[in-house]
This record gives sequence, structure tokens and C-alpha cells, in this order.
Amino acid sequence: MSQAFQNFIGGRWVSARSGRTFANLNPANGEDLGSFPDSDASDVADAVAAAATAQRAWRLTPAPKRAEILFRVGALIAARKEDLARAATREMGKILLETLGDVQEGIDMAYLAAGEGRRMYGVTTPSEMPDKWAMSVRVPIGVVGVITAWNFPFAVPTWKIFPALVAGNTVVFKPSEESPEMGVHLARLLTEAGLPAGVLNLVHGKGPSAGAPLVAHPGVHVVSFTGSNAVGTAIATECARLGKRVSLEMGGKNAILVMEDADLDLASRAIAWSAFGTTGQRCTAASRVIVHEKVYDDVARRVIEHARALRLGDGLDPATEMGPIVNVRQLEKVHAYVGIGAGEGANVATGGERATEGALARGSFYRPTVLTDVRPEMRVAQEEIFGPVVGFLRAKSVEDAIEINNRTPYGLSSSIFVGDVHRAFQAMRDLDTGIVYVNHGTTGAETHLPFGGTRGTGNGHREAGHTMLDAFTEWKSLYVDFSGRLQRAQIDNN
Ligand code: UN1
Repeated sequence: MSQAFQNFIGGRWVSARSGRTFANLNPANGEDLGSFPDSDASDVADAVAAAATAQRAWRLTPAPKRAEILFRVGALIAARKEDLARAATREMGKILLETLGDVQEGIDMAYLAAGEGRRMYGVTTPSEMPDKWAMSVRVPIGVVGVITAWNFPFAVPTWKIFPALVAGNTVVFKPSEESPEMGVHLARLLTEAGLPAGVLNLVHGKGPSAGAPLVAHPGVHVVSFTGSNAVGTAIATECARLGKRVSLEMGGKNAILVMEDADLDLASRAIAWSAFGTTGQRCTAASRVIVHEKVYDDVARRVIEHARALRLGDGLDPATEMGPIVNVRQLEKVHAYVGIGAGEGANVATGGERATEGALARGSFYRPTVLTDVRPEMRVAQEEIFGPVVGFLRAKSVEDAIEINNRTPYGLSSSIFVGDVHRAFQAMRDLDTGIVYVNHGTTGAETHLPFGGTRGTGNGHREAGHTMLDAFTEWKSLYVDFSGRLQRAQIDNN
């Protein structure tokens, strides 16, 4: 019998009203990790009601007191880091080294958001009238719906939930059905840290049956989503219709630019890490490498060598360097893209097939894949693949490389390997992405800087960093007139 997990609503662990469940499978070997409620609109409605009730007291709890719970949760996560990372590797596949990083990012976010409890600065400003005071303060919006992806099953929910909570909102959280157990751990940890009942509610389920009712529920005032462009666009459309605030973090088509004066050894190692880390399933993953024609063959050869040397296997095995793709459906999508690339004239230099030798046959493993002779207009150079596939494109100059980088529908992360400081600054200015790295790959954003992208990657919001409260607060302007007279602004003083 596999373990039966539940929803967490109003401080109680409960099954879906319908009693339906879905199974959580380990992508490395098909092991059944437990059953989870396959929730629907009725469970979402219960969770939203609990969140609305809890918000009345939570909003009035002093922010530094709310923050103390986050400081405690940071310490609890740190104490259980290894167990949490193992659970994450089991359910979504990436190697333990990386899930440890994922959990660390949650710890970092806990302390960063907790610090806001004693900041959350407003703005005071002089009034234009005598004996009148003016200031503006951040206020919580209400109930926040959080919907996240499976590739960072711990860190990304914390980017949303911790700032929302410290600001005085309550939350209904629907984790991805590919990584539901990490949602359970987060709810348990917050409860142990002292979060009152109903402040965080957890509803498991699928996008159409649980995510969509959460977005549509009139009691949810803000929606924060990380996931695909197709789903994000549908959510944005629904939120526009309902007049809700929505913060979207969606796809990427991130590129690493390599100029002819770069350290090619460093660049190749960074490309392999950015392209094949998390099995290429990061929104920040490098899926394009745009190389100066003088060093193109050299860089491609080095990256192909790195790709061929990567050891595939169960992410819990310390020898493993790349885990499985999250499920067979995603693997088939990735493989279809390789076929599309080949059909468009790209050369499959290495990989391009499922890995099935020995124990790998039980999981959804795909060989690290390098496509060369990719041209900017090809679909494999324009569309997000979300797997261990990287395409090499040629450039004639830094301007040419920047222009190729910018000509995609996405703008999350980019990077340039270059020796010349002038060209480094030119790239920092002209690369049209929310994050730019110099002599570093495209992954590894730190929590205390804003995270997000331009163009199709998002809708202008930035998560974490000093921007973390923007999605989850409104500004309230306060005027106090202590003149004892009727003072008419714009009139009496002009
Ligand atoms: C994601 O892929 O959704 O910058 C998040 C990075 C990580 C976060 C990735 N810190 O690669």
C-alpha cells in the first residue's frame, strides 16, 4: 500500500470531497510514492473560505510577528535539508546535489522574506498644505492563489508563499501534480513553525480540475503562477476578465553567447551545466549557444564531449550527474523537438535518443543532446523544449550574437563569455532579458535579486529580491489633516 497524502484546509488534513486520488511516481524507476487528492472546485472553495476567514486575524498580526514564523521555518528547513532534498529527487528526478540547492533556495527565501517583516517600508512625503501629513503604506491584498511547476518543487513555491504571507495575505497553494509531496512538506513545516490554521491551505490536483477553479474563484484576489506559456496565457486572460492581479513566470529560450576571446574551457563547462543541469528542465536553462564563428567548432566539440561523459541514473545515486525527464509525456515532447530540428536541417551531433540500458529502462531517461548548425529561425531555436537539448548557432560579432539572442519570444536569462570588458558592458546593456550573466552560465539566480523576464517570459512582475512584495501588496495613501480647518488641496494653496 502506498502512502495516502491529503489536502491541508483550515489547519486540517482532509481528502478530496470526491474521494478521488492520483498517484505520484518516481521518474527514475516508476516507484509509487503515494496517492494524493485529485481535488476539484468544491475542495478549492473550502480552501478559499478557510483562507478568507484566517486573513481577518492574520492581516492584523504585526508584520514582525508574522516574520518570526518565517525565521523559524527557515531554521526548520535547514535542519531537514537532506531529507527534503531526497524527497524532491524521488518525486521529480533531478540529482540530489541540485535538490539540496533547491531546498537551500527555500531557506534563503525564508530569511529574506522574514527580514521584510521589519522593513516593508512605505513612503512619507510632505503635504502641499500646512498642518497636514501624508504617507503611503503597503497593505495585503487578501487571498493569494499560488500555482507552481515541478522543476523547482521547493524553491519556487517559497518565492511566492513567503512574501505573500509576510505581507499579511493568506494563501491557497496548488503544487504541480508531478511534485505534490514537496507541497505537503512545506505545509507541515509552516505549521510546525507556528503558522495559524487557514493561513496556508494546500489543494492537490490537476490544472484543469483544481488550478482553473482556483484562478476563477471570486474569493481569490491575486494569482501567482509559474509554468508553461500556454497555461499562463490562459490564466492571464481569465484574470483580466475577472479584474484580478496576476503574476506570471513562464518560458525561456535562454542563450549563452561565446566570443572568440573567451575562456573556452570555462565556457564549455558552464554551457554543459546550464544546458543539462536539472536535465534541462529549468526556465533558466541554456537551450541555445550562440558562438563566434572563429571558435564555433572548438566550443561545440568541447560541449559534445561533456554531454557524452555525463552519467545518467537515479538522482539519489551520488555517481549520477543527470537524472530522468519528469515523465514519459515530457520525454516524448523533447524527442519530437529533436526530430523537428533534424527535419529543419540541424545536425544531431550527440544524443537524440532515449537511454534504456540496464536500470535506465525503468525510468524516463534521455541522452544529453547537442544540435549543431541551428539557425535562428528554426523552431528548435525559438520554442522552449524544456529538456536536455542545446542548439549551437553561429554569430559573426557581438552585435550579431545579441541580435540573435533577442529575436525569440522569450527574455528570461542570457549570458556572455567574453574577455573584452567593453563588449561585456555592451552585452549587459543590449541583451533583452530580465537576467544577464557575464562569464557565468544562465542558471543560478540568487534570491535577493529580482527574478523574471522580458517579453513572453512574464507579465512584467519580478519575484523575490527587493521586488518580492510588489505582487502581493497594494499601496494605500494616508492623509492626516491636523489644521482643524477645511483645507482644499489644489485650491486653497494656489
Ligand atoms: C526555475 O527554473 O523555475 O536561477 C527557477 C536558477 C534557479 C531558479 C530556477 N535559482 O536557475
